[in-house]
Amino acid sequence: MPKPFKKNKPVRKRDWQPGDMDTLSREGRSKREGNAPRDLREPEDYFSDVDANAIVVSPYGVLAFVEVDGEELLCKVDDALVDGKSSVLAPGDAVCVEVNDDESVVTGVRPRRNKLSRPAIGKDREQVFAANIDTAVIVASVARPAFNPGLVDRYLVAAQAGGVEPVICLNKIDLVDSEPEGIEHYRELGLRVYATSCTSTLGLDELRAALSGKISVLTGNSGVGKSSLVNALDPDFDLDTQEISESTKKGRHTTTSSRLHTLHGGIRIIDTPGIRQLGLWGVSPAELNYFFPELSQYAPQCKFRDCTHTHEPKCAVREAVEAGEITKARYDSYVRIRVSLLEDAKP
Ligand SMILES: Nc1nc2c(ncn2[C@@H]2O[C@H](COP(=O)(O)OP(=O)(O)OP(=O)(O)O)[C@@H](O)[C@H]2O)c(=O)[nH]1
Ligand SMILES: [Mg+2]
Ligand SMILES: [Zn+2]
Repeated sequence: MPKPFKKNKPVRKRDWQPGDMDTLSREGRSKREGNAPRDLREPEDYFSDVDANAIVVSPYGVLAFVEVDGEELLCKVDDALVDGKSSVLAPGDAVCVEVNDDESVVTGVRPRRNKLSRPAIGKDREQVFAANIDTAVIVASVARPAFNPGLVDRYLVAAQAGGVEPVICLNKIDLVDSEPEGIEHYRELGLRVYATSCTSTLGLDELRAALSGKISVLTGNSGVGKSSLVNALDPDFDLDTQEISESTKKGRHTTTSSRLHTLHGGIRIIDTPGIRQLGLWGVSPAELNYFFPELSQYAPQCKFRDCTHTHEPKCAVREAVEAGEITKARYDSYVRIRVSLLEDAKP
């Protein structure tokens, strides 16, 4: 029997990269698509091998803001790319635009390299926040709203399920004297963690360097400071931001749609609206453990091949939790997310 790794041994960095995870998530999605209502079209119906001359900045109903030759243009989206009242486009999509003096038209969209998404309201279709991205920056605040590691774990699953490499941005670090407990563990898992403050500018140079020359997406709950980070990374920006509510201690959902911003220093960032509850698209309860690299490496040693790591005897994952090889917090996140996926699957 292979020996479990030593306590605190970092999980290899490449475990967080796209690749294997993408294959898994594709399987997950196809299962889901198999159950989808018949009137839904398959992704192949929309995506094709067109020559792209533009990138989507922000979809806008049946229209879309796109960037062509460094200029932003509002275009009509061809009916073939429209599903109901909105187009299938997402910020970051590589598109073919027919530029005309009167009305420019998006005529085609290339298949996506990866994406960050969730189930749309109604659950049987996907809402894509961002496509073709190099890094998903999971923004969490250390206070106001309070740090919530369970949420970070959920966003980590969403990023991996979409095939995007995640990093963590621990914002509002000016509000505390030290990093919240448990953060070090993410570093030990091989994740990059940037501690930042938009008010004191601490950590911003490091974040700028990490995002330079890339397309990233900022994701995280409302009020954690995603739009403030864009403004702080480039003083030319003045995106709307709002104080969190004094009564609920939560954000006020200030940003209402995803949009690609081009900042100084070759930084391209998609700012997204903070969401109340991040559903997970393309993740089945059975494959959830693959998105927890430190759990999944014990799974082959469980007595039962289909072990859910929740109650079964001779479960190597639970033994590793008891031995302190896997943190209780991460294991609890796994169990909680699993329960929510089972709930979501109910008709
Ligand atoms: N003290 C402190 N406050 C911050 C920091 N970053 C952002 N804030 C404040 O946090 C509040 C929310 O910031 P936003 O940038 O609107 O948050 P958001 O994540 O974009 O929120 P949504 O658009 O609703 O998803 C604002 O009052 C900001 O001034 C920080 O580093 N330190
Ligand atoms: Mg915002
Ligand atoms: Zn098990």
